[in-house]
Amino acid sequence: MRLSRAFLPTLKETPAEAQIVSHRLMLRAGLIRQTSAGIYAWLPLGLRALRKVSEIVRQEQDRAGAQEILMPTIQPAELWKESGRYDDYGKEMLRITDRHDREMLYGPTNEEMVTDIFKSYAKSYRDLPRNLYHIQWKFRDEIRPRFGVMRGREFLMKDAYSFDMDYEGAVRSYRAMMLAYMRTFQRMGLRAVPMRADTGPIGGNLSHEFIILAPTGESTVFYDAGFESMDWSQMEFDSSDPADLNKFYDLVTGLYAATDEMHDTAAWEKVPENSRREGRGIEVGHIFYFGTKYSKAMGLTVAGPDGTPVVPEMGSYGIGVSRLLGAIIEAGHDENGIIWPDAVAPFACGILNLKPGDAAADALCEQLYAALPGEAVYDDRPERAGAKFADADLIGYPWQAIIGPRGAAKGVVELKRRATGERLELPLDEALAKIRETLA
Ligand code: P5A
Repeated sequence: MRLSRAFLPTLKETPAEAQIVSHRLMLRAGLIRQTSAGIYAWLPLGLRALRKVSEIVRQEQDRAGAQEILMPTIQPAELWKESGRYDDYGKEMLRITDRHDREMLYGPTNEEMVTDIFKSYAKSYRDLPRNLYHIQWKFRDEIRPRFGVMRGREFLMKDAYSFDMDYEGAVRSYRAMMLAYMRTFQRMGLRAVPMRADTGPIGGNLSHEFIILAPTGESTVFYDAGFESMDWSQMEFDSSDPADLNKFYDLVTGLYAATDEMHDTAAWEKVPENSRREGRGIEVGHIFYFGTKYSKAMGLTVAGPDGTPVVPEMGSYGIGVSRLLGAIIEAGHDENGIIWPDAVAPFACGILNLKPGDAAADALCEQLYAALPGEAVYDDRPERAGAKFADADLIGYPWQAIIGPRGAAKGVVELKRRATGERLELPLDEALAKIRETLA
């Protein structure tokens, strides 16, 4: 991407409507553009980051044995009448009438639809266990959409749905998803604490929210101080062995943590008083075990090994994919702009030509640009250096390759690491090797 021809608009002014830093930076760096309250268009930089986040989510769902499908955004009201949620969901659901006066809705979640699809094919115990997921836009007509993509009305969610023969199977599926979530957030450079949570309109009696501790978070949370000293980056959450699964599960849920609604339980009493912490957090994921709530209501049964009908046990598992962009920026920024983790940065490197028109500088920039296909933005604009530095810091490329006439004459690139501010003067091939080390 050559900046002189790219659509990568940045704003100098801080937009007045944005109250939290991630929202301000997403607008200023040109990631998103609001089109209605709580509804956003994704601009090139934002879309690239959103895709990288989605891809990590996808890889970890696949690794955990879930299979990707894609269900539509528009659903028929009948499905929700079958489950009994059509009236319960209230004003948050965007209801639509088509030209034949049929009641439709823009899906806020897909428990009903996936149960209905699965029901058409699953006949016997051999068809279970299964876990189906999709990454699809949802609509919830939130009363107070705010903080940009954090609480949008239209937002991107990964939602997975598990079907098991019995309670033990459902718990295994739940634990496998929990570990997949730990890996997913870890790969994005986030520390997400699993906290016991209320199940709300999804229902059921076992549920965890995944919380990124942040002062700007919307959820009030209670947790054992032990969570603060755990070294998440060193933990390995990868196993398909059920024994390991239970061990890992005990590890991640070993310390007590809960959302506002749930902390007032006997377990909180067990946390020593000097270890009790109250804080705020961003909910980036939420998992539920709800048994036969939907399978029963919607008539899903399969034949067990002896032929008797069995109503499958279900769970659902959500990740706020678009919200994650906000959470990642809340967790990684400074006064100059975004500091992306390598794994989700929209581009790995910004190449800053300090003197376009200088033959040596132009040639070195072109060489570096050609060597990083798809991962570099080349700032070839006839702008002053200060403006280029400011934009590069704002957009937050993990690497900046700064090239001016003096260095270029010696074949040297000044490499700046955005996260640490560290600067290195390196010959082109060594600079390239450094950048490539951090590419996924
Ligand atoms: C689980 C998957 C569900 O909907 N059904 C399918 C279950 N859970 S949830 O907690 O209601 O949502 C899952 C995650 O979606 C994100 N999220 C939002 N993101 C942005 N704007 C919103 N208005 C919004 N609402 C929910 C959260 O990350 C949540 O954990």
